[in-house]
Amino acid sequence: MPTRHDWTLAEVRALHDLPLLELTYRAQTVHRESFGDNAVQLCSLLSVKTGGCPEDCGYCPQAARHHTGVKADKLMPVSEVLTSAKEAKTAGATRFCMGAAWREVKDGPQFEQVLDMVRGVRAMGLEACCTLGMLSDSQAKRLKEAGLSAYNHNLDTSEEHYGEIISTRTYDDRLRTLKSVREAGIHVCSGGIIGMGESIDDRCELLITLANQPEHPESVPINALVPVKGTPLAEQPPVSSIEMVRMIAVARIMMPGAMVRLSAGRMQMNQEAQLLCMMAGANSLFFGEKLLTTGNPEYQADMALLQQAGVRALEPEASR
Ligand code: SAM
Ligand code: DTB
Ligand code: SF4
Repeated sequence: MPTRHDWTLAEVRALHDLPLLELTYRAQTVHRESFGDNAVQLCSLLSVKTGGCPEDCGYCPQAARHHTGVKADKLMPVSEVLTSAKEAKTAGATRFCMGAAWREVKDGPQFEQVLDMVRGVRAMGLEACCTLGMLSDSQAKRLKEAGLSAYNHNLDTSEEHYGEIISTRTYDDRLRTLKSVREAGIHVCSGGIIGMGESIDDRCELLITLANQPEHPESVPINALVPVKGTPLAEQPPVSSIEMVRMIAVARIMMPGAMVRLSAGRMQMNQEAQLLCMMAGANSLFFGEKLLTTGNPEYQADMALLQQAGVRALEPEASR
């Protein structure tokens, strides 16, 4: 499967709008060529620094200016983070993701603390991913030296729609950080959210921006908006599962080698819809009862779903 970096809106939109069974068939075909079977990577997510964020992302319960009831906490101690990582590993996770409600990383003791978290998580044999906001080149290099496997930094939506959702930073700021991450030799994790009032073309444009970079991101999280009371997007109509399936399928076809992650929004989906997402090429889930601040399906229910459907969880050595 040649890796393409020249997708156009017309062809991506045509893919997106295919009859659903044709689209999922094509996505599953691409998926099997890249991955062989339908194993799913289990990832664990921990908010290491919650709330009080100065940014104004319209979807986010952690922005200080939105009154959502999320209380602002200090950066968690390294030992507590590592205890949580150990539990995640015992429960079957092969990747541990740490999120901080920061606009950007500042050099100093807090960054050193995060570097210790990364070293500790890596020492357990888990992949370590962080999402800490904007980064400089030198900070990316230091994260790489600490062993960071991947950095999550979502473009969230199309460049055109971005300004409707966030005003405190630009799309170019986002792209600049992704470049620093890539140049430091860290895997890029970048995706977006659907259900924020964007058009279908906006969704296609987001995928085009991701895929037409010089290299595809190794990891593409697809989130459905979790509407949170107190945020400007609280009253958005819910995303239908079929729209999630379409987005995942198109991401899979455009970026055949990426891990496509069925991320936020599973609480609003039934088990069959989640399986359809896996048919369409999603090969990763966040498990555990909480994402960063919002709910996620029960661990037991997820395990039962995977078992019932005979979906294998990726073993540590097979993950990347
Ligand atoms: N502060 C850092 C940043 O924005 O890059 C890292 C943490 S931020 C919470 C990570 C990602 O979570 C965001 O880029 C967004 O895609 C996703 N997210 C936040 N709130 C969400 C919501 N209500 N529904 C779906 N995804 C959400
Ligand atoms: C991503 O794309 N989704 C995850 C992870 N990257 C960091 C976060 C989802 C957050 C959902 C809202 C919350 O729980 O606060
Ligand atoms: Fe802050 Fe990240 Fe939430 Fe935006 S998405 S308000 S930067 S925590």
